[in-house]
Amino acid sequence: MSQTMKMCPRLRNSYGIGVISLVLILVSVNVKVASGVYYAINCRKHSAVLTDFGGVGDGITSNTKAFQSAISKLSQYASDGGAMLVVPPGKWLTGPFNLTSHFTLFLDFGAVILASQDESEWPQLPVLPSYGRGRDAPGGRFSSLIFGTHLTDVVITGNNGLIDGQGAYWWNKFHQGQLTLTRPYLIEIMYSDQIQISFLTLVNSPTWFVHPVYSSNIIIKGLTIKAPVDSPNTDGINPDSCSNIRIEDCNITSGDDCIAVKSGWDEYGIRFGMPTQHLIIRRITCVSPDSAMIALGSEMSGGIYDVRAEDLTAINTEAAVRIKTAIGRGGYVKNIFVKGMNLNTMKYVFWITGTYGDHPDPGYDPKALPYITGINYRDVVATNVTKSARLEGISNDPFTGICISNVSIQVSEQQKKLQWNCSNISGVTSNVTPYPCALLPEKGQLECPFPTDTLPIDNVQLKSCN
Ligand SMILES: *[C@@H]1O[C@H](CO)[C@@H](O)[C@H](O)[C@H]1NC(C)=O
Ligand SMILES: *[C@@H]1O[C@H](CO)[C@@H](O)[C@H](O)[C@H]1NC(C)=O
Ligand SMILES: *[C@@H]1O[C@H](CO)[C@@H](O)[C@H](O)[C@H]1NC(C)=O
Ligand SMILES: *[C@@H]1O[C@H](CO)[C@@H](O)[C@H](O)[C@H]1NC(C)=O
Ligand SMILES: *[C@@H]1O[C@H](CO)[C@@H](O)[C@H](O)[C@H]1NC(C)=O
Ligand SMILES: CC(=O)N[C@H]1CO[C@H](CO)[C@@H](O)[C@@H]1O
Repeated sequence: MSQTMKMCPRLRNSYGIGVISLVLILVSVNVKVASGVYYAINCRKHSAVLTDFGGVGDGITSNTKAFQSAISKLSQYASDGGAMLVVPPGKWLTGPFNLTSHFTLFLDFGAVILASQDESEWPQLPVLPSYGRGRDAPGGRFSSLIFGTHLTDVVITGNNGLIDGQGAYWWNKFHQGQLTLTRPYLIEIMYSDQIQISFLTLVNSPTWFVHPVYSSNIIIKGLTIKAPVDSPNTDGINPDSCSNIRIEDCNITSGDDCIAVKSGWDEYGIRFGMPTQHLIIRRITCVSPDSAMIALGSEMSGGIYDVRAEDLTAINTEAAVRIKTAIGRGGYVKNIFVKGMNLNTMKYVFWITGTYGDHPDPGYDPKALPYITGINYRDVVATNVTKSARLEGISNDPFTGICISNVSIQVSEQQKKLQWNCSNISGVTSNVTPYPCALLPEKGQLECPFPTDTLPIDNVQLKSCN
């Protein structure tokens, strides 16, 4: 025995290392199982991997057919516990594909979906009825990369996998005035119920990143969204004519509004008449030097009602929560509640614009005035600010019920003289520095309201799934 030990110290050692590595492998298998847990509104009974359908993750081969046939096959399980398509590590180039109901698209850690730059891969869709035309061009529009319509129970999630819209191709066409159709969004879900989009990194969308429209019961959580700050119209998350939405724990850097709440455009939006309502926004970090952290509008013709935004951080951003509207929009923005903003390097803290303009066509109704009322902001700390407020209603259509309380704004060295520029608005303030405009008189000890009830979407718990 001792002879063997003397003779074979190397062997014994490597055996020992073998045992240790076996233990490590077992531990890492366990870790892998543990990280295989994910959180979703619903778990799925069936699952498949993209490579089962001929997917090739080399970043060059097109996977459009693989995605489409995988989802078409998995749609058969909709009434039998639903299905999940796993995108494994690799670079998966693809054109647009359509989702199905009771379905989860799961991007593993290290999985990258790359949007095709081959226009022949992109189907065309009709314009949105509440817009009447495309945002970039009067005609139709390209399908979004990940698209779904008339669905129930759809989850797009992952272990922080990445979706890269490779938008530079489209941004160049936009700058050169070469777009004859509206650019694709990265993710768009229409006419659907029960949607989750979570735990992913989204980069370089051709235009808006995440666009739920005419839909309800939506959870958007844990997204990192990034586009160059000079990229055109790369809004982060745009709930549009949607009800019961919860957007939380997202970090967004973009060339346009980090979140833009919408509901249709002028006469088309008025006719369609579908508001965005019961929207929760919390724990958002935004960087957007030329746009807002949260914009309400400018397309708000179906109305925006009951928005509760709290715990927000903006850095190097043009405005915090901005209302954008115009004569011809009609509709309303009412019962907006904002609480807890930490802002650094801002052009404006408070910005409301009644003269945004930007009409789909000359057919808008000049008598369609927007109704803006019940706008509440409280508990705001801002540093390095150029101008505290620019609050501009419409003559003969004043914006009313503005309440601003507990606000401390530190203006930058080269501050503009007129810190509060107000017209055609009314409301109250309390404990606000610098001292506000005469149209917003100081009312002593006052806390602007923030709802204390919970919305149904807040009671939706994500289940832990394997
Ligand atoms: C997705 O569905 C839409 C609407 O049904 C359709 O027009 C489009 O061609 C589909 N896209 C793909 C990639 O199949
Ligand atoms: C967003 O940034 C904050 C602060 O840097 C960080 O704590 C948080 O984890 C980030 N969230 C996401 C979804 O990346
Ligand atoms: C303050 O804001 C200006 C832009 O208005 C910016 O150039 C400067 O870097 C900011 N300073 C600090 C300390 O953040
Ligand atoms: C005022 O706002 C600050 C910072 O947002 C917050 O910490 C504080 O609790 C608020 N004060 C009151 C009385 O609500
Ligand atoms: C105040 O705002 C109005 C628009 O509402 C604008 O025309 C005017 O130039 C602003 N004044 C200053 C001093 O910024
Ligand atoms: C009706 C009304 O008060 N209109 C006012 C809107 O704001 C402009 C600019 O301050 C005023 O000149 C109008 O009188």
